[in-house]
Amino acid sequence: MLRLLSVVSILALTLGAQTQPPRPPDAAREKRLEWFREAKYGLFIHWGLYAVPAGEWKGQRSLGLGEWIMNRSKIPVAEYEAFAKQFNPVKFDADQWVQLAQDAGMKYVVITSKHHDGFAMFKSNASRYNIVDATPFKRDVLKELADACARRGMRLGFYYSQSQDWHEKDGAGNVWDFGPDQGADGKELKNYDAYLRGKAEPQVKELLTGYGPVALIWFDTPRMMTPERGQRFADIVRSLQPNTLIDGRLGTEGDYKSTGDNVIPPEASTEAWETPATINDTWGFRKDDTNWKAPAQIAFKLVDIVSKGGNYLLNVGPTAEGIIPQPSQDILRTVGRWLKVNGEAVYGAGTSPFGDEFGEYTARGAKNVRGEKLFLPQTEWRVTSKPGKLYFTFFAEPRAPFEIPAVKNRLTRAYRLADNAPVELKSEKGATTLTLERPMLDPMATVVVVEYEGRKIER
Ligand code: FHN
Repeated sequence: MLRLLSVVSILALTLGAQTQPPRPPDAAREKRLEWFREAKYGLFIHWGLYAVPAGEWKGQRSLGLGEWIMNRSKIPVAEYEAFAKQFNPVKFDADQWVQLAQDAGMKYVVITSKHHDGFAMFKSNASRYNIVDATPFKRDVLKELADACARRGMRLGFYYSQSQDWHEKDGAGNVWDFGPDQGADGKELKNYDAYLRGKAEPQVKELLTGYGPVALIWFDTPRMMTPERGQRFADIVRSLQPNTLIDGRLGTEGDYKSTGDNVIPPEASTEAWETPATINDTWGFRKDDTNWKAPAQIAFKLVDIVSKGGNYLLNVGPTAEGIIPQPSQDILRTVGRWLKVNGEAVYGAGTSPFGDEFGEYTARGAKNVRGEKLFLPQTEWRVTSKPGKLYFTFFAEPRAPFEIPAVKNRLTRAYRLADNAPVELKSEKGATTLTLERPMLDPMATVVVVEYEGRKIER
């Protein structure tokens, strides 16, 4: 069943980073993006009232994503509101969460400030349906997290569901209490702008004024977001914090592209982009979702994404007590230990100058679950780059000798990144090969640095 969840989330939004033509260069945007392009790896946190039911409603398993339980089980607003009275995450410790992100080697944190259920995880004057005014906990967890991030030098961004708000009669999405958002002719049936102006816009202002520097605002599911409405949010962000990034799901142009959930594009792109992804199958905590990805899978996805020019925003779903599930913590820390010795191949690294290693489209015409031409990925090795250096990350032991794709530059030296041990680099009859010691140093992923003359690879 839980496998279905990934399909649901993939179908929920597909903004293929690779399908749109590149945008004209914009110096201000490039400046804002500098840290983002360097960072590569961030922690996504989906935390809200949905952690209380944790995937179960009235004794029944409620299928779907944890944070969608109100929608999937058609829970009336009045009944869902009762979860607020039970939300008392006494084990929440902001410093521990930031420490986890740091141990994991992540360079930014993005937390749900308000998801589609409409509940604000911060003190809000725009709506009393918030963690301080409506729960026994009464603490502003975003403030605590912002302070912990500031203390520890971690960038913090806020997810904000600008369009869907199932708590409000005029927000998008709650068709079970308030009827459809639009008629068959597309005519809007709710006073959507009243909701935007009365709650969403003021709350985004609160986030940008009460929590110090905000690295980015992560808008989502832009239903009924006309360019004009999207622009109102963009103006709020730009006027209050000009350095704050806007993701790719506002409904008007953001600073970077967001792919569909868990979607890694088949090709590299020079435009900034990010894949939001789950560590199991859901975003918000559900007690039955134990389908954890292995650390090796996470390490592969991270390097795969970096080799294509993107960022990896990997999610955890804390419990209603305020605990990040132990398996998530263990997986993140395992990858973090790998990054401690191999991070040079990831942070600030550029794309692969090759691309054949990504895989290829099927020649037989099959489609993927999104109805696009099926791409058959290869997962054995990836290449990331810096001026004068190529980083070959091997996820499977290469049969020696491993042939490096042809380049015009002279390759001068090869060594393992983890321990600087030399790796045999041989040029013979026009082919250059690497011979790795076997077994591979780190079976999860072994990085070999190949140095070359010049700053850029010529092919
Ligand atoms: O509907 C949401 C979902 O709950 C989750 O927040 C993801 C994260 O990218 N975004 C939407 C679906 O794409």
